[in-house]
Amino acid sequence: MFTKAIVRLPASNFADGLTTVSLGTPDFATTIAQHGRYCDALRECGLALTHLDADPRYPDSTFVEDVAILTERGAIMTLPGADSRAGEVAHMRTVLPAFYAELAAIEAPGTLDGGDICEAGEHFVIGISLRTNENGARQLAAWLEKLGYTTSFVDIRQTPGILHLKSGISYIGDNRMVVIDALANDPVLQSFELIRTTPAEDYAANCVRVNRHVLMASGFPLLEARLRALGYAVIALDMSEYQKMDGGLSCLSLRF
Ligand code: CIR
Repeated sequence: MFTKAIVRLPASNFADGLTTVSLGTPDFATTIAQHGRYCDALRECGLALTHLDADPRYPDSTFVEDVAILTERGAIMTLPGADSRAGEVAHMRTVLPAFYAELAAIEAPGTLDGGDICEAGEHFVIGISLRTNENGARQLAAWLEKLGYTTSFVDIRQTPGILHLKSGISYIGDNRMVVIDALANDPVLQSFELIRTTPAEDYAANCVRVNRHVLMASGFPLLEARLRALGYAVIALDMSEYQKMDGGLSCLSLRF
C-alpha cells in the first residue's frame, strides 16, 4: 500500500527539457492541466501529496521519479545520467528527510535514473540504459540486497524506442508485468505473467499500480480493456504533453 507521493509542478520552460522524440512542442497550459489531473488521480488512489515548487533551473525536474528510489525499507538518492539533470538531486535531498531518517546515495562514476528501476514486490529489476550505467546499477543492487531485496539486470541499451526500462515494462502486482514486445523475451522477465502491448500501444506500457488502481495513459484501448478484464480499476490519463518530452506516467511522481 502506498500512502504518499511527491510531485513537482512543471516549470514554464518545460519544453526546454530533453527529448528524443519528434512529437512537437508541449503546450504549457495543457501540460499544467494534465499535471493537475494526474495529481487528482493520485489523491483518488488515497495518497497524500507533497507538492514541490516548479524549478526552472531544471526543465525536466517535474520527472521526480528519476532522482530517488523510495522503498519500504529505505531511500537512496540517484545520480541522473543526463548532465542537465544531475543537479535535480540536491533539492530532493532536502525534502526526503521528512519521510526517511537515512538517505543513501549513488556515487560517481555511477549514474542511475529512477525510471530504470522497476520494483516488483521483494524484487527489483534494474535497467542498464544510456542513463543508468553498470556501475550505478551495481551500487543500487548492493544497497537493495543489504535491505533484503533481490535484484536482476536488464540491458536496454540496444532496445530502440525506450529511454528507460520502465518506458517498456511496469509491474502491476499479482506477479504481472506489462511489457513491450521488444522486451518480452528477456530471460529476467519470464518468471512474471507478461501482459504484452501491441507496438501501437508501446507508450502505455509505462503504467503504475497504486493500491487498487492502475494509472495508465489514455488513448490505448487494447491495454485498457485487458487491464479492466483482469479486474483492475483503471484510471486513464491524457499524457500527451509529457510524451512529447519522453516522459512516462510513472516519472511524474515518487510513490511510497
Ligand atoms: C529526460 O529525458 O530525462 C526527460 N525529458 C524525461 C524523463 C522521463 N522519466 C522517466 O520516464 N522516468
